[in-house]
Amino acid sequence: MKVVCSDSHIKHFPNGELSGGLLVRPFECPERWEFIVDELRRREMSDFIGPKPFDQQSALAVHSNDFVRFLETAWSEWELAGFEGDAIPTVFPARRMQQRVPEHIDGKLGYFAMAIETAITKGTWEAACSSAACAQTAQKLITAGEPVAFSLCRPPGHHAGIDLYGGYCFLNNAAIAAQGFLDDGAQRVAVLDVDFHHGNGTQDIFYRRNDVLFLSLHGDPVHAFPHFLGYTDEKGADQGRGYNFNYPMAPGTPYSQWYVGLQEAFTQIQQYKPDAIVVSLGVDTFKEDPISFFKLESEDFTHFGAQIAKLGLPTLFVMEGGYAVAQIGVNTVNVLEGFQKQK
Ligand code: Q9C
Ligand code: ZN
Repeated sequence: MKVVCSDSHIKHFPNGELSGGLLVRPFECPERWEFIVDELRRREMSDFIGPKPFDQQSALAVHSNDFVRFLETAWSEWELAGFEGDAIPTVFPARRMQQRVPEHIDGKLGYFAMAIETAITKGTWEAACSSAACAQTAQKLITAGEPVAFSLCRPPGHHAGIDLYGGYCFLNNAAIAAQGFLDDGAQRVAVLDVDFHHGNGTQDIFYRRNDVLFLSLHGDPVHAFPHFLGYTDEKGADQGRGYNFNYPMAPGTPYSQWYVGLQEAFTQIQQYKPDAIVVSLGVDTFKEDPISFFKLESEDFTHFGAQIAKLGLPTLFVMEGGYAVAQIGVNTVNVLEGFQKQK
């Protein structure tokens, strides 16, 4: 299988993440990428490719221009303000306050953030662009006839909305790839998000559109991040009404139960008849994930990969979350191997 990845991911590694009132080592760490690459090498099933240069135009088709400019300049504005630590927002345009972009970087950070565990550092923009470039390059390979590809994106993307970052995400890699398929001639694309967390960013981007079907299986936002989106009554709006499906699930959900949601999502995908599918692949559904509450076993990931293959669609796997670092390689590559062996 073709795997698109870049060393530049290493440029993004903040000093800390605010978790439980402590500044801890970020769960979203560079070793995640390394464990996946090591496991891909070990199983000798991949053909590694570097990304083509990032095409910013396609990012601007899913993100607002002021948001992209903000991400690009946030670190230099932070330094210019004389701050020394990583850039973290402290104030937000909450209810009944003005929804305007202020001039000071403190205000801008709060305006564009949807969560504050995600710090911006000197190399964040470069890493985010290279991550999105991996998704774009993999999409182009599939458009050119490759049946399947894996873009090993880091940082991840599915929490990044039209003009929002957070949840470890800056640019929405899966959405950029889905848009790329459409720009290259596809009529309809499905994005299936199986990360433990709701793909609020991807939902936001395509909520009013019917050319992208979005489906997400995730921890019930009543209990799980991102808390403020991912409920079943979010069905899409305007032209997009009926093209958004959420499957929130309870703490302790095992694969047998998760699979019921997957089957429902598959029914929708088959009805929609997409030209390609983008799988937002998070493996934080694993039973030992330190920040999540599903109970999937390593073997379940293999079974899941085979089910995706049975859809018979051109398939782009885009890496999202997964924080049980020592097992992230096995779990991720199990999905890809399950897919490959089913073919
Ligand atoms: N106490 C992705 O998996 N913090 N992002 C959760 C739990 C944020 C996850 C706090 C989790 C973001 C791509
Ligand atoms: Zn996640």
